[in-house]
Amino acid sequence: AERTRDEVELPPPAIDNRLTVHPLWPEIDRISTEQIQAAFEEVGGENGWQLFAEEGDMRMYRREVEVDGMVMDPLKAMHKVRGVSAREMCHYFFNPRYRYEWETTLETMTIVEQVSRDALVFHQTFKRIWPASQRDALFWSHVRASHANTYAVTNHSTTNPDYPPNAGACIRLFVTVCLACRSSWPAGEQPTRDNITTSIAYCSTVNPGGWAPAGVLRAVYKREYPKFLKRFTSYVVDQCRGKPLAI
Ligand code: 18C
Repeated sequence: AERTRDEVELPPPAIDNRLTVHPLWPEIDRISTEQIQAAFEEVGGENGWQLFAEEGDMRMYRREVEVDGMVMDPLKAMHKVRGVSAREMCHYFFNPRYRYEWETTLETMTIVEQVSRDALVFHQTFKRIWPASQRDALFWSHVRASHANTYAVTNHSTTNPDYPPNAGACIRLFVTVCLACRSSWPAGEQPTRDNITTSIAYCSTVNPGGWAPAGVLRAVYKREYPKFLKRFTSYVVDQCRGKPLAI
């Protein structure tokens, strides 16, 4: 049967062989496994997570962390989305074809290396926030199937001699992000757009890489993370409308 472009590009259900022979593989495998496990851990008040945004099924928590006066607050967000699968959510988050359509902090995006179907290396520059210097990031991105009905994308900073840090006007920031998604539907039924629900856990830690005023940074954080998660999830729901469900 002829497959559509979308089906060919959906996250593969097993790790691509080209990735497992790449020099980055041991790091990608280790960090992805750790991040996916941490993503689904509960946020008990004991571990210092404080709720800072809540809207419908979305909850966002942060921990205040400063290292040498630089804000590196880890973020953890939970959300529930109806009518789309975990695999579809991760497809739209991973695939660069859609990124400018939902990512509002982006100025430029370059694919530095196409490792495999399920791993890419990106260079991105972000919109400048006054009065701080503009930031850029260089990171690998890996999508994988995990536990039952679970897919996840992990992004983590890396290096490349062709993209040295702090060479131009940008300060290099460091990022570890994981979007982990798990689908469920009523027992004994087949999954459909009408009965599927996907639980999302999004974790992010951004090291600004150089001085940025703490007040401005926390204000940006508070505004941009809820905006991102609401925009991204509704973007995926819109994109999937009328298309066959991909489990
Ligand atoms: O995960 C997300 N996107 C992925 C695909 O792009 C990928 C990206 C990770 C980079 C996140 C860092 C973004 C920094 C942006 C700074 C400029 C913002 C400008 C906004 C103005 C319109 O994983 C979704 C990411 C959602 C990002 C939310 C913003 C997080 C802010 C964290 C602080 C950043 C410190 C930068 C220093 C700024 C100086 C005040």
